[in-house]
Amino acid sequence: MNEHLKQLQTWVADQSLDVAYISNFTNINYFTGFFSDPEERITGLFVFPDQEPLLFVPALSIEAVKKVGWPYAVVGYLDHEEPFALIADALKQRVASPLRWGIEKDDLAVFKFEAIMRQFPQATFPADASRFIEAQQLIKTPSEIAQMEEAGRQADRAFAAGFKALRTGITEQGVVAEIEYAMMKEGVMHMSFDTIVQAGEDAADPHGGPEQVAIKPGELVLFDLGTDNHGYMSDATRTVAFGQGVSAKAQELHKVCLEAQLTAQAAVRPGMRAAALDKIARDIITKAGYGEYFNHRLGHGIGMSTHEFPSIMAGNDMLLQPGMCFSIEPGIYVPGVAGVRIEDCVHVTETGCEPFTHTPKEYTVIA
Ligand SMILES: [Mn+2]
Repeated sequence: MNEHLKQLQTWVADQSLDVAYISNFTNINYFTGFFSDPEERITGLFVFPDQEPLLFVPALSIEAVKKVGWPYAVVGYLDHEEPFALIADALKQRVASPLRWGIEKDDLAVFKFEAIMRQFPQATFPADASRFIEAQQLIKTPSEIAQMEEAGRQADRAFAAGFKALRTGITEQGVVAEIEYAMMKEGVMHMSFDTIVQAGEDAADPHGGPEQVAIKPGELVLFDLGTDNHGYMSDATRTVAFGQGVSAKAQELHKVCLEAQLTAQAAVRPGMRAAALDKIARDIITKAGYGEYFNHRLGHGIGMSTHEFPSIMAGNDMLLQPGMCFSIEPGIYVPGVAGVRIEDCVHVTETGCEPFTHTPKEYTVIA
């Protein structure tokens, strides 16, 4: 049994549960190596304290489950069948009366919860698997870090494709298309999120997206992108100048943001509080007079999802530990002027941290 699944089974036993139902498809991948977004269909991993786990999937996925080498039972259902009746049958073959359930309270939809209640009216739900899994996923194993390093190398190549695509007349969305085309051609199956390319004042909206507008010489261009490497994500941001003529003000934003990013990345140590790292970057930006324009946390955890724990922000007293993976992404967004964000995701080591992406962060002019 793989380490992740073994830890989950230990938790099920420690919590004196009869069964844990893992419903989130990203987490099912984490425990089984089988990835599938079932959309409206039902997928579930059922873990018992002292028996082999059971994977329940739509019948059309059974071959895919076998192909990834899942060594335990897999039960499928056809579209016209009632999945929770079949789940109940399969569970009752293993546990006469599963009363104490662990469920993912962050994920389990109400209709699935109600279906369990119909099958098992005596069930209780004393344990939240979401909290256990998020704690478990905080620390990545060396093999997970190796997967994320590969995702980082892909992101570096995506930046190269994006910078190469910059030319007079191309739109933000046109650059996105060039980046994603290059990545798909080299075998990346998915980006980890919709690629963001924003130029000039557009980049001052950190939650905006690319538009069908031409990028003009003299604008800063923000690229925020990442890839999904077999379930492990990359996420990185660079802001570069397109041609000459970037205003002194916009260049200053880049200088301040870069100093904040480099200083914070160099300051990472195991044992440091997450909040302290946020403060290091924020103090630099505040001292330069742009504190109010840095309107989000410094970073977020990353792994099989692009946003997980730890949150690098004020108020988070969590101590950084080797194996934690998170972004360091200060941003300064001045409406009407420009937006700058510079981001590397890193993993904490015994002595500091190592970034997953290596594209230069210094102010760069793409002619
Ligand atoms: Mn990010």
